Amino acid sequence: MRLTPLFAATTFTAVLSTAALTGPASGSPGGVARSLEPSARTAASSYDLYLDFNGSNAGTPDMSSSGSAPVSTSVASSDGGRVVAVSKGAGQAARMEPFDPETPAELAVVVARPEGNGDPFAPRTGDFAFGASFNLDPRSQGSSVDNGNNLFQRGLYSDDAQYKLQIDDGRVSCRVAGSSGAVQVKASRAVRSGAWHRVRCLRDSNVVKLVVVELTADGPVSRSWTQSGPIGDLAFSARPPLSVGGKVDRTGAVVKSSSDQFNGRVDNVFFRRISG
Ligand SMILES: [Ca+2]
Ligand SMILES: [Ca+2]
Repeated sequence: MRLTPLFAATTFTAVLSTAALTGPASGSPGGVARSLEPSARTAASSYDLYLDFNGSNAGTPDMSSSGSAPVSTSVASSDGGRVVAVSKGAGQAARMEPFDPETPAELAVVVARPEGNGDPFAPRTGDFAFGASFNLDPRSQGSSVDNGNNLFQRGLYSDDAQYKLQIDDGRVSCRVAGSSGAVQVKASRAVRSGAWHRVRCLRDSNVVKLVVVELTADGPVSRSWTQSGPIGDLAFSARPPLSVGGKVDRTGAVVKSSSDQFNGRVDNVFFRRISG
C-alpha cells in the first residue's frame, strides 16, 4: 500500500535534557535535585487523573488519584495476581505481576472508574495528554495471554474510541482512535529493561506525539515521534474504565484471554485534558 507522505512520515527528535526529567507534574523550582518522582501533590490540580502510588496498606500501594476528576480505583485480578507496593525515591511505585507463561496466568491490573455524571476521560474532539513512568522487566511477553505490555489505556482496540500506551517487543507505542480513524505512533528503538522511563502521549488535533524519556548515566534523554491522521471524536459511549498494566473489559474485569499484562513497575500515571 502506498501511503501519502503525511501518513508515512514519522518525525523523530532526540535531545539530552535536564528539564525533561521533571515530567509534567513537577512543582519544584529549577535546580539539580530533580528526579523521576515529581511532586504530584503540588501540581495535581491540572490533571484529571494522577496516580503516584505513594503510601501502602498491607503491601498494596495507595491507588487514590490526586487529579481533579472523581474516580474510584481498585485492582482487577485473575488467578491470584497482585499489585504490590515497592519503594521508589521517597515514595512508592506499583509493582505489577512478573511474566507468567502459564494458562491461566496470574494477572493484576489497576482499574480507574469515572464517578459522577460527567466523563472527563472522554476528550471528544479536544486535545489531551496521558502518560506514566515505567520500569520493564527483562522478560515481559511470549505467551498467547501475554504478548505485550499495556501500560495505560481506556477502551479496547475494537471499541468506538481508545487511547493506549503500550510496550510491545520493547518499543513504546501510543494509539489514539476516534470516530474518524486511529493514529498510532511507535518508537523507533527499544527501551532498556530494568531502567526507569517516563512516557507521555499527546493528541493535538490530528497529530499524535509520543515522548519517551530515559534516565541514563549521562542524564535524561528525551526522544519523540509524531504521526498524523484523522481521529475525530473520542466519545467512549460505553463509559469503560481506564486501566493501568493490562486490558480490562467494560465491567473492569481483566481480559484473561489476552491480557497484555505489563510486567514491571509503574508510577505517576496521568491523564489531562488540554482543551475541548
Ligand atoms: Ca510514586
Ligand atoms: Ca507482558
